[in-house]
Parts: sequence; C-alpha cells; structure tokens
Amino acid sequence: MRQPEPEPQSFDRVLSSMCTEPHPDARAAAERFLATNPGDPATYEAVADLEARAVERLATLADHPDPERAAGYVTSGGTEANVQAVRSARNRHGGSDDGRAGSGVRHGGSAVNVVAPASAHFSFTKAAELLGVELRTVPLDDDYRADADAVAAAVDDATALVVGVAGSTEYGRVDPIPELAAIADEVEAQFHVDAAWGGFILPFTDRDWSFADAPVDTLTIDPHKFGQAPVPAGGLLAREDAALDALAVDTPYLESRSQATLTGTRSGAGVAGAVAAMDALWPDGYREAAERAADNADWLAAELADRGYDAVDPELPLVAADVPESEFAALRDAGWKVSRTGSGELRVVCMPHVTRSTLRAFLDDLDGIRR
Ligand code: 0PR
Repeated sequence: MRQPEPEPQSFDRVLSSMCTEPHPDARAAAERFLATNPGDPATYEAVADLEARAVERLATLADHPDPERAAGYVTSGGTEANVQAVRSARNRHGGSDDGRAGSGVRHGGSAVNVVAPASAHFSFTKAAELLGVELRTVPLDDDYRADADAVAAAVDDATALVVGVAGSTEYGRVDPIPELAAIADEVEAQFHVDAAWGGFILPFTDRDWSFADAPVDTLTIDPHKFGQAPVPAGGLLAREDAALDALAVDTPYLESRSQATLTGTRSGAGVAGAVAAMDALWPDGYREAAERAADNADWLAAELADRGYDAVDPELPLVAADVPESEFAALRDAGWKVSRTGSGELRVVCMPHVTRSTLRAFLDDLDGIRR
C-alpha cells in the first residue's frame, strides 16, 4: 500500500532555526545539479566551475583582499568548515607555510591546542575530539563576547589556532576580531573566524574589521544559513592556498590529483544552489534581508522588554529573553518552534522567513498564555 507523502516542516512558526526558505532560483539550480559530484571535478566539470564561482562570490561577500585568488570550497555545513579549519591549523602548526604537517599533533610532548571563546559552536568540540587537539575555552565578557584578555592569557607556543565568532549561535554576538587576530599573530597561530551564520549579515553592519584588514586566515560562512541556499551548503574560505594545501590528500585513481575536502562525494546541489542564491541576492537582496531582520529583532526585543522580560539587546538579529519555563512550554505546545540558550533564555533567530506579522502572531499567543 502506498504511504501518504510526508510534508516537510513549514517555516510559518519556525523561530529558532538557522535554516530558511531557499531562494526559488537556488531551489531550481540545486535540482538541476542533484546528480553531480564536485568531489570529482575532472568528471563533473560544470559543477567544478560553479564551485570556483561560489568561492569567489563568498570571498567578495567576506571582503577577502583578492576574491579571484581566494581559496576555499563549499562544505556540507559550518561543522565541516570548522573541523577543517582546526585540521588545517593543526597540520600547519610548527611546519612550513606551504602546508603539510609540521610537528603535527604534538608540541614538545604536549597536545597542540585551539583557543576559543565559550560561545564557540559545539562543532569545535567535535573537531578537538577527532583531531586530538586540546580545546581551551575561555570565558566571555559581560556582553557575551570573547574576552580578549582571557584569550591572551590562554594562548602559548602550542596554540595552533585562535577562534573568533562573528555571530554567535546563542546571542548573535560578534567577538573583537582585530584584537583576537593580533593575539593569534603574536604566538604565530592561525586565526579562524566562525561567521557561519553572521557571514551574510556582516557586510551590512558597521564593523571595524574585514577579511581584508584583520589578518584572518580562515573563515566559515554558510550559504545554507542566512545565504538562503538549500541545505547542504556551508563555506570554508582561506586567505591563501596554504591553508587548503595543508588539508590535501593524494587521490591516486582520480583524474584530479588531490582532495582537500573532508567528505569525498559531495552535493552538486549544494554548490549550484549556493551560486544561484548569491547571484540572485548579492548585494541588494541580502542587504534588504539583513536590514529587515535587524528591524524585526530590535522590535521584538523592545516588545518583550515592554512586557517585563529581560531581553538581551540584539547585535546581529537574534533575540534572547528570559521567558519562564511554563510559558516556553506553552509556546512549544502552540506549535512555535523555539529553543533556549544554555542558560535557559528563549531564542528567536530573525531569519528571512520570520516576518513582522509572524512575530505579532507569536506575541499575541504569548500574551494569551500570560493572561
Ligand atoms: N557555527 C555557528 C556559529 C553556528 O551557529 C552553527 C550552527 C555552526 C557553526 C554549525 O553549522 P552546521 O549546523 O551547518 O554544521 N548553528 C545552529 C545550531 O547549532 C545550527 C542549526 C541550524 C540548528 C538549523 C537548528 C536548525 O534548525 O543551533
């Protein structure tokens, strides 16, 4: 007997996901390239060309000093990009600048370390476990950003990588990137910025740094989050080829000679979808989405504060507020897909599909629950 077709989750009440409705052009492009594999560029040449375009577009967005020469690739998501950034730094630590393992995992008998703020995504925990490096997490300042003094105190000669977050998962905070870059530079560590979510919003904010002027070595920036591309499409960008060279393994029976990606067969749909989304939306579409999201986040935070909730002032468009457990549970029961921070605040991620009228309906339900 035929089973009824399952329906995907509608985005109507999804308030704390970092995924969103893909742009229609991106959906169509993804479908066209469904059966291609950018992991074998000598066979699937068109998608390999598209991937080069994706990297150039991402590098332009991220203000890379020379987008045409940026290194990088379309990953399966932010997790893979972060794991690979750690792996590249580990392999380069103590070695020559042109890649391949220097002193490798060990440094004078102790494990190589990665220094990251407590706000770093849990993908860094996975990376540390997989790669046998020590993850040193340092406390945040009072406003949920990396505390640069604490980072400076945590680094040493065995530090292969310093991580900064530009758009943290829980509070949407941007770390003091230039300060962290300088600390990494002092101990000759690589510097990685995790802009998996924030990367498509940052160009439209006033910030005091960019890939071009802060010495950022690698950057995570995910089309499948605020880039409005279909899943799976993450992004790893590098200032120079050496970061990717440090990841390359030989591929004896493929026409292409080496592979720097973590996965072998990859989604051509992800690559094509990412390019189509960026072609359609960069820069005006992304600017509009970022500005609308920022307005919505400010509005929602103010509305929640008016109702007496302690709301964290949004930096990037993510609102956190201390809504009591019982009200949170009632909102979930009413079908709102909301989640909580580690310390229990309700989180609303103002993604492009989250409109003002959705937020009004959400507040109406909240008001009903409070009565
Ligand atoms: N870096 C940052 C700053 C992130 O926020 C995330 C994911 C990642 C890296 C990892 O990215 P991938 O999930 O693409 O590997 N942040 C969200 C989170 O963990 C991911 C998410 C997305 C969760 C959609 C739920 C959801 O519906 O909360």
